[in-house]
Amino acid sequence: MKVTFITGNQHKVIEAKGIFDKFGIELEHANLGYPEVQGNLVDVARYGAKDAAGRLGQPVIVEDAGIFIKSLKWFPGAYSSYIQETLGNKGILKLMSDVEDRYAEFRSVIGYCTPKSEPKTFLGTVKGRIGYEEKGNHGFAYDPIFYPEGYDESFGELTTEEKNEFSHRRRSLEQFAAWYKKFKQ
Ligand code: ITT
Repeated sequence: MKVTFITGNQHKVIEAKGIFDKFGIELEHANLGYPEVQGNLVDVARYGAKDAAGRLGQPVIVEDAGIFIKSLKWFPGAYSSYIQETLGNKGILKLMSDVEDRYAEFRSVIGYCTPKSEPKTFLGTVKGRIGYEEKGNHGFAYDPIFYPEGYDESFGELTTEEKNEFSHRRRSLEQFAAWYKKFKQ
C-alpha cells in the first residue's frame, strides 16, 4: 500500500514516514508544489490535493497545517508559514510578552484526492500553550515555543518519535490511514 505526499517541507516528510510505518503504508514524496488558495486549512488541502492529483495523474495527499493562538484571535493559522519566515518565534514571543492566556493549538488537515474523485479531508489537532522562551532544537518552526498539554517540555525538546505519538500530524494521518486501509480493501 503506497501513497504520494506532495510537500516542499522535508520535516513533514520525515514525520509522515515515521507515522505511516506504523500503519504499513509506504510513503513516496514529490515536491511538485500546488497553488495555495486563500481560505482555511480545509479549503487549501482540498484544492491543493485536487490540483496535484490531476497534474500527477495518480492519488496524492497534501497537508495544510498551522498554529492557532487564542489570545491573538487564532492568528497566524493559515498564515503560519509566512509568519514563521517573517516574525519568527522571537516575534511571536515579543507579541505575547504581556499576555497571560497562552493557549494555542496546532491543526493539520490532510487532503486526499485521485484524478477521478473529489477530495476528502482529515483533521488532527493538538492542544497546548506558548512558552516564554524557545526551548530545544528538535522538530521545526514553532516546535521550540509550543508546549503540548500536560508536558513541561516543548515539541522542540521531544524526539521525532515522541512528537509522532500524539502530534496534530499523527492524528490527521492516523485518520487518513484508517480510512484508506478500509477503502483500499
Ligand atoms: P507545504 O505546503 O509544501 O507542505 P509548508 O511548510 O508551506 O509546506 P504549510 O503551508 O502547511 O506547510 O505551513 C504550515 C506552517 O505551519 C509550517 O511552515 C510551520 O511554520 C507551521 N507548522 C506546521 N506544522 C508544524 C509542526 O509540526 N511544528 C512546527 N511548526 C509547524
